[in-house]
Amino acid sequence: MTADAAGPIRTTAAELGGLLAGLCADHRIDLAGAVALPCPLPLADRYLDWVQAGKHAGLEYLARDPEARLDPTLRTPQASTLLVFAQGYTRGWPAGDADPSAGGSADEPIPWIDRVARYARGRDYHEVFLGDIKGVLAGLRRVWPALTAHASTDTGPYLEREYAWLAGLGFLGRNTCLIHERLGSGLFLGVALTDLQVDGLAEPGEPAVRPLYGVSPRRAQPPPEAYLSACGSCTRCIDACPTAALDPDGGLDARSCLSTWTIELQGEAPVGREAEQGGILFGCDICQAVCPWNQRAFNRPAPPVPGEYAALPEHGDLELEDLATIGGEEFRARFRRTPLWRSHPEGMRRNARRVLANLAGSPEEEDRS
Ligand code: B12
Ligand code: SF4
Ligand code: SF4
Repeated sequence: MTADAAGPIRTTAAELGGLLAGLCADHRIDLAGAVALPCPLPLADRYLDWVQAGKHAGLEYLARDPEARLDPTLRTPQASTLLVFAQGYTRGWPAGDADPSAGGSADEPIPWIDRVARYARGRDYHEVFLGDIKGVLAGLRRVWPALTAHASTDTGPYLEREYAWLAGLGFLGRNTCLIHERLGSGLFLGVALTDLQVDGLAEPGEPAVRPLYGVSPRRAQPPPEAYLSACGSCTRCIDACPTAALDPDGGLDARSCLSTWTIELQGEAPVGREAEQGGILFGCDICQAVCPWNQRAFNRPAPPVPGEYAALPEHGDLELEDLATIGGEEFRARFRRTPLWRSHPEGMRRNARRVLANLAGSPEEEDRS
């Protein structure tokens, strides 16, 4: 980020919100907000304790340089505002969803892609959503040519969910997800680190009550002050998690999460826990599928999500059995530009073999060759 010789770009929350409204609508972004930097993160201890307890499951990038992760201005002193965006990839989950949430059954075969988490059935959001965020930033640069902004989704050193809460995009659920009361949690999050100076944002460390732009409003009666969680006494996600990865006191142990086992992990999942994967092939949506906020979102009219996130038609050419033996070349040709790429061919073969064994009811007989 370079300093602007003409001095900082100053704007107001109202002006920025007006610009974002037009640009986000053009670029299929559902929610946008902003956080003034530097910003003390009220939930920083959750992150620090999580890493300290080893709950990051050996994903070392999450433990690296925690100070910089908690304060982006340490690496980029000129940064003064973090823009935060959300883009829908599904509008909630129907109750009784026959996807991975059902765990799979040998009697009722379903297409393998239905065993993949919703976010990963179509094109990769690291391309689609990032492209849309960059489109919004290009629009802002037409107004402020000297604007410096660095966009990322998922891969940057930011606690994206906490920033999204601080920017007023939604609340944080016991499943640890960012939930919007009307859109649910089927939302990707992304940020842009900028040198904008915005008057009228919430005080650093205080959550905004609502975003600067939203395709759908938050609660009809906004809370008097932004709240952290609207779960109430519900514990459905904790009760439904097949691996007990969610802590009743808040937080997720990534060592036990099926999303880690099926996407991030190289090698085998914990020995003796094979059956807990059920019929899940890649990623896991169970703790979101059971959430009442998502079931309500499913039944509520809302603009469609980008078509790129629908299951790709070419996925229909394959069967689960093909994935159990898929070679590196074919894996590359089919999945290079999809989220499934992250599992590597070895991981996909491992996952498919495990599902087949679980459906047959004999995980211990799984062939690991
Ligand atoms: C590492 C990671 C994972 C790991 C660990 C997940 C985890 N909960 O930490 C694994 C592989 C398990 C994973 C799984 C999934 N992930 Co992920 N993941 C990330 C990543 C890269 C970092 C998360 C992180 O920093 N974790 C550290 C912990 C401490 O932070 P946290 O979970 O965000 O929790 C914060 C708050 O939520 C809060 N908090 C935590 N627990 C609780 C509980 C309560 C009651 C309250 C009030 C607050 C609270 O405090 C924390 C500190 O700020 C982010 C992208 C990013 N850069 O942020 C994506 C991200 C969180 N993942 C995302 C998605 C979509 C998923 C999956 C749904 C994918 C799937 N279907 O399989 C699952 C969901 C599992 C789940 N319930 O979290 C989205 C979430 C979008 C959303 N609406 O929330 C993100 C933001 C990616 C993106 N850019 O869109 N993921
Ligand atoms: S994603 Fe699945 S395994 Fe992970 S916490 Fe949620 S329900 Fe449990
Ligand atoms: S299922 Fe219940 S406890 Fe879990 S996130 Fe949704 S409302 Fe909160």
